[in-house]
Amino acid sequence: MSRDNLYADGEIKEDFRFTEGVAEVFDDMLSRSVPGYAQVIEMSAQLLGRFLKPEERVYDLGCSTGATLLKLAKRLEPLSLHFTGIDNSAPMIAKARRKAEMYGKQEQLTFIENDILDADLPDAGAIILNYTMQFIRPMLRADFLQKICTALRPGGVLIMSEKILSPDPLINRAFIDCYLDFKRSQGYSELEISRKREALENVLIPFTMAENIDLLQRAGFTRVEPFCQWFNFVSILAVK
Ligand code: GEK
Repeated sequence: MSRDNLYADGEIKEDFRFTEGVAEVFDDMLSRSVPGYAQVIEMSAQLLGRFLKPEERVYDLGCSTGATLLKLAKRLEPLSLHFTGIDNSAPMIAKARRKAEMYGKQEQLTFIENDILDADLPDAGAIILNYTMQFIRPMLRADFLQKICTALRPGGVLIMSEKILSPDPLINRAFIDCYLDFKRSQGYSELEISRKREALENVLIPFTMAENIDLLQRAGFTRVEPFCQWFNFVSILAVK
């Protein structure tokens, strides 16, 4: 796996975008930037195994290099599920397809380059939206979640993970400090951390837990429950 050194050098960088360079180091970047990433996928597999019926289709919106779907395909093999990953970054989709081929899973896994706001989601048993809603413009989020809920069959599930804000400034600061310690522990320097933060400033817009839950309920989900939280990162299960 190529190591993420994108913000280590002296160049001045523009706003963060999902480019070829990012796709190349993405798996390393995610495991060193998202606390509990592997655990969230494992917990998602356990939940999906309980809610899905054999041969149903699972969508991963903002699938990046397909890491989640590859893991789920392995973990949920007995259910003979179909998986579709959608992402609007061409280099991410190219990498996801290469990985699926490498693992001999290209029959089960389809990767589509498209904007998730425009994509059709036929026959959805489950939809995964991990660390991606935070990149969707806030004013578009309610309609997007409504579209997701409409696409799911009754009893179908959405798994949504997000970076969140705490409404309490003191707690918010403490959570961010814990997160900065996590990034340091993963070998990122102070310079890399601050450059990345600047690049994400207007691109990644987190909501609070309450705002996310409210959006999900308004979209039509009847049961909404967080199943994993690490300081300012949360994963939520929503059942239609
Ligand atoms: C994982 N879920 O491994 N349409 C399609 N894709 C989009 C859009 C959009 N409108 N906006 C952003 N993306 C993955 C990690 S990363 C999270 C998700 C991160 C895509 C973007 O190209 C990128 O691949 C992904 O959403 C967000 O669990 O980088 O922090």
